[in-house]
Amino acid sequence: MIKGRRNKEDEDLEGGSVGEPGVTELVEEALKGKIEPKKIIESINDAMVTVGKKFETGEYFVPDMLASAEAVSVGIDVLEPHLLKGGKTKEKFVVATVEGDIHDIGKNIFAMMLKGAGFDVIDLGTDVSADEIVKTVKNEYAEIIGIGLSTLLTTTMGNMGVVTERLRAEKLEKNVLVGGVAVSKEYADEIGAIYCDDAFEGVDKAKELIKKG
Ligand code: B12
Repeated sequence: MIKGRRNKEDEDLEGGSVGEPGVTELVEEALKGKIEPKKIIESINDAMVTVGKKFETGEYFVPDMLASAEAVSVGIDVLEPHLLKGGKTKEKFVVATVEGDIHDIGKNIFAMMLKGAGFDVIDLGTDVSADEIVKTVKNEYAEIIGIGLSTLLTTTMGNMGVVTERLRAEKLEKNVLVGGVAVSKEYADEIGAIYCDDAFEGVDKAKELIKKG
């Protein structure tokens, strides 16, 4: 992932490594070796932290981050059937990356796992305005059990608060789960949202919402 190689045919960012296992082969091998999907997602996170550090130090540029992100998406496709465990709930869950942010890998993992747990997921995508989120919640109010917001940028974290504020103002209160590297438990508490460290915790919390009714 760090080298941005989707499969063994790919070159790395410096032009070598052809023939060595890429993300597809490595994820397949991990699954065959009975490594838990949770562990694999943790290593995806670790790899992307390394990519982020390389970006911070000027070793990587945006196209390099993009190459790694593409490699991750391919890995997640391989992982997907193993994350979809099946379930019976039909409650709706709205997910979105907030306005100003186009990072979607974490949001997609969460959405995919929710679907796997049986939720009916309305994925609004990335760079989603508070207006659009509020409109969706208004239209589907009765069926919606929760909303999941993601952001990885400190500059857009405040847009999560804009969403919770707007929902309160319009009397459309629903449980809002928030996640992504930019977000902290303190901030979640401040805006009246539920903090999730990762997508697994998010799905557990979504299931708890059903139990609470
Ligand atoms: C890949 C990447 C990109 C790709 C994104 C591709 C894509 N399709 O997503 C591209 C190249 C487009 C990109 C662009 C930019 N990026 Co960028 N990017 C990253 C990188 C390297 C990895 C992110 C990632 O996918 N991680 C893996 C996933 C699985 O992790 P995750 O999203 O955190 O999700 C997990 C949990 O947090 C949780 N989760 C996430 N959301 C939610 C939501 C809910 C409800 C729940 C329950 C759980 C949950 O579940 C996931 C798994 O368990 C990070 C570095 C990092 N450490 O995060 C920088 C990083 C986020 N990017 C950064 C920056 C600065 C940018 C740019 C501004 C760069 C630029 N100058 O243009 C632009 C922003 C463009 C924009 N307007 O959004 C900074 C942000 C700094 C900050 N503090 O704000 C980082 C931290 C890099 C760095 N160290 O400087 N980026």
